[in-house]
Amino acid sequence: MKKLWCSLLIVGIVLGACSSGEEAVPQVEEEAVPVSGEDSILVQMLNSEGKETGKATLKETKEGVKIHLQAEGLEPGTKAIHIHETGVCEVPDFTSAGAHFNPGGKEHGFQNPKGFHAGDLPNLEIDEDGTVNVVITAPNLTLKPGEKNSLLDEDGSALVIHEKADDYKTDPAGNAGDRIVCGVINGD
Ligand SMILES: [Cu+2]
Ligand SMILES: [Zn+2]
Repeated sequence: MKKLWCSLLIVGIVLGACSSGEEAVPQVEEEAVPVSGEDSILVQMLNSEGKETGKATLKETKEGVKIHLQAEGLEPGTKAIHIHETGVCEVPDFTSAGAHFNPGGKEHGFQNPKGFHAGDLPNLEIDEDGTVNVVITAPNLTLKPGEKNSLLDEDGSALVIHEKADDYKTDPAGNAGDRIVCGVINGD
């Protein structure tokens, strides 16, 4: 019996070592400490009528890209947010932003064995008063032009909020429903 436990322990260690080589998952920070500095990028968030409903500030840090999102006038509840592949936000449906940012050719979702897209982000919690103020740190993204997971590629990218929560597993978009808010990330 001792031998069995011993071999299980070894298997566990080996599996743990392998999975630690996977890409780090973006996380919501406990506190929304604003990001700033001259190298930060300002993103204007538009609703489906083309009106500004918030802003996001993005900054490259040693932990990854920090995304500070502040928005208002949203329906309370849990909503998906992703980086989409094209930096074009045409009202009202924002299909112009294309699919999820996916330079690695993965499937959608943190719980998908073939996942996840580089543009997948953890769900937002919109407060009762329709606001959100959150910092997401994405260790798998960069703002450095020319790198594989750079948000500042030729056509830029877009930060998109959806009407529903991301289920973290349904390919290609997490069953998150319509796109309700969109912001162009292009470094201008
Ligand atoms: Cu999306
Ligand atoms: Zn995705």
